[in-house]
Amino acid sequence: MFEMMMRAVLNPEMIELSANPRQMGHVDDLKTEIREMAQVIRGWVEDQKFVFSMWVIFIPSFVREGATGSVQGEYKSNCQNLKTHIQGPAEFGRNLPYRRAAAKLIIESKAGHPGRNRSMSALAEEQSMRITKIKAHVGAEVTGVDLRYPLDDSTRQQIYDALVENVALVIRNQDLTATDYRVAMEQFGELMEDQNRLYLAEGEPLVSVLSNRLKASDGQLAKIGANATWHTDHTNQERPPKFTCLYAVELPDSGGGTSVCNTRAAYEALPTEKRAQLDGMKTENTLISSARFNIANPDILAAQKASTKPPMVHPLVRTHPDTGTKAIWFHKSKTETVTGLNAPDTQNFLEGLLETAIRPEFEYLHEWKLGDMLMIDNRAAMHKAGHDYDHNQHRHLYRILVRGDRPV
Ligand SMILES: O=C(O)CCC(=O)C(=O)O
Ligand SMILES: [Fe+2]
Repeated sequence: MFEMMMRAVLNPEMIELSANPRQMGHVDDLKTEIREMAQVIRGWVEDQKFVFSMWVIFIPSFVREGATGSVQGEYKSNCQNLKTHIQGPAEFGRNLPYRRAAAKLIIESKAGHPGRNRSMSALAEEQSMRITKIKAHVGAEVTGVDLRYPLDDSTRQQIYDALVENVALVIRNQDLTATDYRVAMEQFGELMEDQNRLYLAEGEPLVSVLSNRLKASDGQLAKIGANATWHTDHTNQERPPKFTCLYAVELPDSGGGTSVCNTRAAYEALPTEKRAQLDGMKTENTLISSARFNIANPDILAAQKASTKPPMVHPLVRTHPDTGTKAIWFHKSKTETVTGLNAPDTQNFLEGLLETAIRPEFEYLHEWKLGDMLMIDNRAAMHKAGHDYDHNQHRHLYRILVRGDRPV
């Protein structure tokens, strides 16, 4: 029912072992897990003539349902090669806010092995997730969750709901490989490929690399400045990503934050007539607007010129499928036209709209710390990359896109 990760630290007197159950289940599941844990320990200590006993006392709040009192058991074993095996799974353990239950394991030598007594305390720890709002209109922070392990349904739902409500969600203290990250994000929906196939994490084609060191195929630095204005992702596709997820791999000392704007709040704050005007507008989306050909990344320009696809038409104001609320939604660089305007006028119109609609109180600037994972609900948000950092330093993020529905 829930996994236990074990960490054992060996010292001459005490072996400490911590267990990290992912999902709290019924007390019977817990008993089973403890039994399995004891079996692992038995494996570590087999062959030497030790007896070990384990007392497990659960703090009642530890198990969400049905937990009262304590579980006790006694396990006997022969012991061998204690050290090697205990050092094996020693990876787990960061300082996350856990609720704890304690188990104590006492290993006593049988007659003939004087002086080899050990006591081992086992900590079974529940991850207790905490979600805290960052600003009234935008942003929330999640602590106490480790995305290397599967989320139970309730935790996943809480994360999803907080993301929809707050538009940007920062999940702190992660330690993810590209694979861990991809597996974690698959819990939030079908992942989609980045349409730029040039910059991908090794062996993980659904994880793309954002880095200020990337080169375009002409050998010049790829124009990362393109993300430095307000936009949402992949609007030229029929089903653009509902979530853009970013994870920091390497960061400059300062600057280079990612800003997220709640464009639902921005829309709602507009005067009625302005909202009515925008409501009827459509955007025609391509890889890059013809108004920007002269400043485009050469690979994107070449792809656009080679493309025979008609522009993808989307509403300028979209309705969130879960909440029914409306939000401003576009990618200026990818918008060839909005209804009734030519390409250059479209650029000016959208620039003007950003200036009117986006207000500081709707914006959250995420100042990256290593370990941060940022999720953006693109159905009610736009975002931009910070450019304000020392470009001799490496800014490297992994990006994952979770597919959305066709905007309506
Ligand atoms: O680099 C960033 O902070 C954000 C980049 C971006 O716009 C994106 O990944 O979609
Ligand atoms: Fe983006």
